[in-house]
Amino acid sequence: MGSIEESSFSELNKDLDYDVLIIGAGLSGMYSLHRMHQLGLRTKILEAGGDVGGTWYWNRYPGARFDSESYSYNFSFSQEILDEWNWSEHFASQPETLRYCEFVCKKLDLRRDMQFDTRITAAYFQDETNAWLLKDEQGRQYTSRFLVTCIGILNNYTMPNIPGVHDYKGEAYHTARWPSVPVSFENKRVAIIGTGATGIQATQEIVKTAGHLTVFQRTPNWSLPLRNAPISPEEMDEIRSQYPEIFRKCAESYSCFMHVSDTRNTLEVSPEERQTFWDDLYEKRGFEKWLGNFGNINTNKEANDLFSDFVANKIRQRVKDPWTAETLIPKCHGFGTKRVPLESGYFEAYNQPNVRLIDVKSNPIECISKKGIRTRDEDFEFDIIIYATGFDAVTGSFTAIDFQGVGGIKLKDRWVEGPRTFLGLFVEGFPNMTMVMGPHQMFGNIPRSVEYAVSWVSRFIEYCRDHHITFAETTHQGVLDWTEHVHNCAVGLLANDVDSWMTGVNKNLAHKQKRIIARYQGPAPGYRKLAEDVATRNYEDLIMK
Ligand code: N01
Repeated sequence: MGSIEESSFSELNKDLDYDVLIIGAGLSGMYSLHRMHQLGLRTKILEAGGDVGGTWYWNRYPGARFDSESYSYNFSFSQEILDEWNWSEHFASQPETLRYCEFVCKKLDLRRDMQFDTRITAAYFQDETNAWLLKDEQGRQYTSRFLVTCIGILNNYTMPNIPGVHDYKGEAYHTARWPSVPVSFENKRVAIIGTGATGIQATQEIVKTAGHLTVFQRTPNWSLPLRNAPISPEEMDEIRSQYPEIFRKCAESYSCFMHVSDTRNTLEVSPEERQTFWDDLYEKRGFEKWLGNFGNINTNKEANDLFSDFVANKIRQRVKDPWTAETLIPKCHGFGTKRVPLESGYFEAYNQPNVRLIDVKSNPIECISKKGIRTRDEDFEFDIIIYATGFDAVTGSFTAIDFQGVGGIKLKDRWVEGPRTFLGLFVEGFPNMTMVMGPHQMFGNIPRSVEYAVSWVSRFIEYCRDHHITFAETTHQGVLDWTEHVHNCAVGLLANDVDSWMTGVNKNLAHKQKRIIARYQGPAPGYRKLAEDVATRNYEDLIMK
């Protein structure tokens, strides 16, 4: 039996299909659904994919795995799940992570309220009823009081804007839509376009079996060793006993990782001490090399140049052919100004005789032909072409759906000059809609940010339930102030001077050539403090009725 609050809230929503609709069954959607179940609300997840997992459902390309430590990436809210789930590697592979998602779903009995193969194409706020109306690809409709978007920041994948992409007659795959049946590279001539985190992971795996692999690189990346290793049962027990400490560290750190930056100024440390520090750091696991580094490599160009030079020398030591080594070293952006990919033998892959790097800056791709790829200097034939060409990130997940708010205002029009939000959770003119991992939110180590955002949204919906609130919207001033704050937090970070998905640029899309401030770049504890203040003030910053 539900409480008085639940039953009277549902009574207010009795003409609607649901109290809360959630779009997306990734980590955000799964945890949101669990919290809505705890609130006793009538809830449904609508998910485009055929099963749970979100990112981990779609991105099943060879070599896909965590770049965050497995045990800092999992949910922390359920002791039972923490007690029962064992990770087999420090950085889990995609199949293991997908199994984890399935395990969580079963444990929390989530599937009963999940509807798969349901791609939402439109979400319209209904002014007359203060409710949301969602439409899917098949024309079905769903109504609810609240809408929680859990659509991810890297979801809407993009094909390269190269002529002839659809003319190619061989096998072709985008990494974000990899088939669930195995793809064999045995004796095949394989091409991969793209050298971001995905292209790097795929390259180092595919090279193990491909007949020949050609990597088409437009921009090289500052990649560092992942240093993955198996986790023995004894080690897992040890990790389990450290979970409270791990989550405490993540909660206190700048971007929700286990790593804490060194507060010394790079330029005030002697060259010898710096070299020793960086040599030690290079041997460490995961993002420690980036996030445990001197903090001012992210803000000071001279400091950044020094560490970039250090990494460049590592690449030179690892890649035998000097032209290939130089081509793999970024020249136009500094270390960590784009999301740093982590690798396991990526650079050594180029020492294999069956691997070739093509620099498309000096030898541009002219077209994809029926049989392969034509560059200015050469015509290539391939059996398989892999597109690791990235995503229409952050706002792209939103523009893929026709969101319309009060009076039919379109979200894409509201964000034409870049996102404008309140706490990254609300948009002006879009009442009763909250975004988990919306723009202007803290991303960092995603599940840690997801857990906080879902917890905030759930407490907010609980408040609305208990106070019979059927309309909640951010104010114009709230959006102005938050957007200004987010922009102020971004000042001085070198990453904002570089084109990447993190600054909202996607060179394959004509409308996404201009940099924006897409994410919250202040410290995560600071973000949480401001969001908590709003909750403590009983959400009086919002218009509620
Ligand atoms: O995408 P990207 P990604 N012609 O945008 C190139 C997360 N992730 O899928 O840089 C030629 O980074 C493009 O070149 P350029 C992680 O947050 C997480 O690799 O635009 N090349 C670039 O090299 C990551 O940052 C994990 O010049 C073209 C590449 O394609 C994010 O996902 C694992 C091109 C795209 O790189 C996105 O990574 C993997 C064209 N027309 C990813 N168009 C884990 O930790 C694009 N490119 C689990």
